[in-house]
Amino acid sequence: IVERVGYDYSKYHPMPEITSWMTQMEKDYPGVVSIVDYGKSYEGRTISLLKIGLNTGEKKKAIWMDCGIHAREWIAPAFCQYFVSQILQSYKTDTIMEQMMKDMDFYVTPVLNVDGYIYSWKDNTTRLWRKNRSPGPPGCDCYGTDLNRNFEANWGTIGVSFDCCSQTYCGTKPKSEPETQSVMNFLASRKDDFLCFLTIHSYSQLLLIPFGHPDFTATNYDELMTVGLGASDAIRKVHGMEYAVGTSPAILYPNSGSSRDWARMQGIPLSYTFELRDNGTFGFELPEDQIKPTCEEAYSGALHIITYAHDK
Ligand code: ING
Ligand code: ZN
Repeated sequence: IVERVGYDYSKYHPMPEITSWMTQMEKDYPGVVSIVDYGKSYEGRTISLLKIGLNTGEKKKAIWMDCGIHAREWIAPAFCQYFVSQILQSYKTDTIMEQMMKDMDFYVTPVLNVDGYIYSWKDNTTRLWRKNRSPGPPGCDCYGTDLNRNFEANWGTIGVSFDCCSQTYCGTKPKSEPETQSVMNFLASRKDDFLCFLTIHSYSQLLLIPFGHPDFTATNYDELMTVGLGASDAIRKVHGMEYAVGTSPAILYPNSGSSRDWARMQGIPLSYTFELRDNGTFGFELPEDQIKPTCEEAYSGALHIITYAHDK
């Protein structure tokens, strides 16, 4: 008799455990969950997502969620896993979720920056690694490009650094990194299917909308704000936490080359960056006892956006 030990969603997990969790989900939900390998990291590791949905034979719309584009933001991969477990648990009893799983496929990447995530687990000195692990250009001894400055969206124009030692180094050109290429190629080939693009970070408790460049305003800015504010209300109702909503130049500082901006420029209407807990007390090193409440509130916020996208 094989004893089924449940996965602990209230702990952080190293990459090998996340990879076996993905395999297990595919086994546990045949025909509903499948692993899609869609790229390689700089160090040659496979980048994978879980495609989740109910087969109807009809053409389906799609939802994108990625976590762990920044290595040290460990709450993000924890959230992607929680999200997957929740939608798979709820569709059997919740007819709204069942309908959404019939009409849409969820494409969830638990860890996008695989090399960086593994590096952040190496030891105490590497825990706060943010970027990927590609070496800098000739003459620069530092490693890593900020993948969230490397997308082809006003690349290199504002809120980035060209110093390869900087945390916000944008790379030598747009899409210079294999991880960025993987996302752009996967999404560009089926961009008309995607209703919604959610990219999960920490920390600051924010919901950011396009665009990071202050000179550009999304054509559906009002819709993005209204739906974002609805998500923020949904989040507050769970544990009382406040998440501010707006563009990054309005709330914090401008930036360029982000995946959220790129997705919106591709025509995906509802594109959001989630910045999960906390507000700086623990920062990237959010204690494990906050994983569950953080995931619960973020799930509620994400579902608000996804439900709107579905019903629209
Ligand atoms: N924040 C994101 C980053 O890429 C962001 C999103 C961009 C926030 C610009 C504010 C301004 O920097 C984190 N925490 O990674
Ligand atoms: Zn981040």
